Amino acid sequence: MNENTREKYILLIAYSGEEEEADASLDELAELLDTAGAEAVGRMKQKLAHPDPATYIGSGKAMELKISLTAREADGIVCDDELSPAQMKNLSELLDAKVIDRTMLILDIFAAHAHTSEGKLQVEMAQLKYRVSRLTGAGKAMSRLGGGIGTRGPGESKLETDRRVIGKRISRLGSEIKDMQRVRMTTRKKRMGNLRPVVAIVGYTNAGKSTLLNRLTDSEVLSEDKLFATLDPTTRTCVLKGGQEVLFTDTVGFINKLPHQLIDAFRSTLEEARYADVILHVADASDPALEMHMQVVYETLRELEISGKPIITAFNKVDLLEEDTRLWDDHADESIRISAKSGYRLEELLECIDVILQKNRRLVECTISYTEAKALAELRRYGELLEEEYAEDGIRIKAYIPDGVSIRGAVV
Ligand SMILES: Nc1nc2c(ncn2[C@@H]2O[C@H](COP(=O)(O)OP(=O)(O)OP(=O)(O)O)[C@@H](O)[C@H]2O)c(=O)[nH]1
Ligand SMILES: [Mg+2]
Repeated sequence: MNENTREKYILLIAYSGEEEEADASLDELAELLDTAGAEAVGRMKQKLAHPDPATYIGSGKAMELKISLTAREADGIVCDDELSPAQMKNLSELLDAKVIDRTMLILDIFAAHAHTSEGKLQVEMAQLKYRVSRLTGAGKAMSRLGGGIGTRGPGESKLETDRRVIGKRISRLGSEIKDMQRVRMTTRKKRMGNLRPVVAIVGYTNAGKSTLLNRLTDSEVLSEDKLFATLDPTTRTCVLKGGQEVLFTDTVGFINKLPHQLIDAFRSTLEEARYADVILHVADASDPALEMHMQVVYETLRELEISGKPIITAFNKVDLLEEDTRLWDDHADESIRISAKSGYRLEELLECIDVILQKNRRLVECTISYTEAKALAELRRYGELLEEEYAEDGIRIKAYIPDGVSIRGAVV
């Protein structure tokens, strides 16, 4: 986008904790704003035990903010927290400028980045849910300034229609998303029947998940130095040293204060991780906010009710670190330092995955009837065939297979 046409915003936060944390949160907000195609031209912080229920910040601070807006020729403000409808209305009237919050900004980025029809429906659903509670709260500043952040997606005209119509649209979207979910379930079942283990790559946005998937599976999923480059889950195959095929699924990244509307809407895509055999948690070890990011990842996994899976944490981007930095994740079964970009220690990562998968498989001894002999080929690809003996009643085998699956054609 042309620099001159980029919208300009002042970032705003009311915080009660440490100032450094507030600064880090605003740094991330500035990145989100940049990803959305606009620019941060200033920051304002206020330490408050609780945000003001009417105006988020105190009225004196709001006046100061109004002066700043004029001085910097800014289009509006972006607030680091989700504002209540009343706060949004009052602030936009007080400042006579556009008022955006973190949730709107993230929804806007998702709207711009959604490519598949399912992704688009999910984003529209989240946006409508957010907007339906704010039908009367947008204020004149919002309707006056057409275009820009907060107006992409379902479109402003829909805002003027009444709640009932939006409610109907939400339930229609809901059933369309359910239909797509059903298709995904069928694909997943087929995959499970295939005996191929699934590794779900999860992590904070921009940690390097897609870069890692590309490296491991020789593919070209979009990876960018942007937040939320990936929205739609992508699955690719990788062959381990022993010949076993493993599926890697790249998922949407997590972020601090991820809007709950989005978690709800993306629950079905994120659920890919729930059916995985191993969670591969990618963390950007070069980010100063590493600890907080890892915490957010575990909180989000909890919210999605994904638990009881073996976890490998890959501390990525170690090419940007001093050699002796200690990296460890207590939540994980294994921690490993890697660089997805340079390929550093990716062999070890695959070995680590292999070892964990071995633990999750069981030894079977059975006889496969000759009519189902093709199950043998599947076994060779997706499990590990240790012995085979051709007998009268069928093929006697001894093999390792992933937990929770059975062998087709097994007669004993
Ligand atoms: N220096 C360095 N940069 C890396 C490494 N891995 C990834 N990156 C960079 O980090 C940025 C983000 O990478 P992505 O793979 O898009 O990250 P992601 O986790 O898929 O991000 P989202 O899809 O946006 O959630 C890109 O600019 C990559 O080139 C690494 O090992 N070292
Ligand atoms: Mg990605």
